[in-house]
Amino acid sequence: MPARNRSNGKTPLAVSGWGTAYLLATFAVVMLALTAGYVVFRTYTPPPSAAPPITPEVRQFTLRMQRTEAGEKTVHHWMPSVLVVNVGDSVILKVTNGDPETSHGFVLSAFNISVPAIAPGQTETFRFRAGRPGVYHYGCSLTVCAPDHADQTGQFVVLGNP
Ligand SMILES: [Cu+2]
Repeated sequence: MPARNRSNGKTPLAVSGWGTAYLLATFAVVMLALTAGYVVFRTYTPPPSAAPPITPEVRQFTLRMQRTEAGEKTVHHWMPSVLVVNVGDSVILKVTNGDPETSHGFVLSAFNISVPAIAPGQTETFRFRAGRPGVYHYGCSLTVCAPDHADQTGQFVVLGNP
């Protein structure tokens, strides 16, 4: 019992002195931790995104209605069946009807694009800006073109954050 060995009666003061020292030490540690946290917070920069920022471009596509004989059946489809752009891109779409016998139309309603009929071998050109990200559908707008009219569809994909 060290407190009992001290005879000068200063034990309570000494204890209180140690208490103050502990208090100061604790305070110093807390302040150090806060300061370190603040410095880390101030100097922290989030890692750059893996994807580079999107710069709008002009993109031109050739879209062709293809007619294919499949045994007894004749099938029609768009080539390519998927187009991908970045949001903000200016799109030039050259739509050709490659079906030598039948007219087909073209519709991409999300961008107000619609033409009732493109004669065999003819090309229509559309220009628009891909302003909204999303997955949109294009298709043939001439409902009487062929029995597989409903299958004449494709996807127009606009990448980006809304
Ligand atoms: Cu068609």
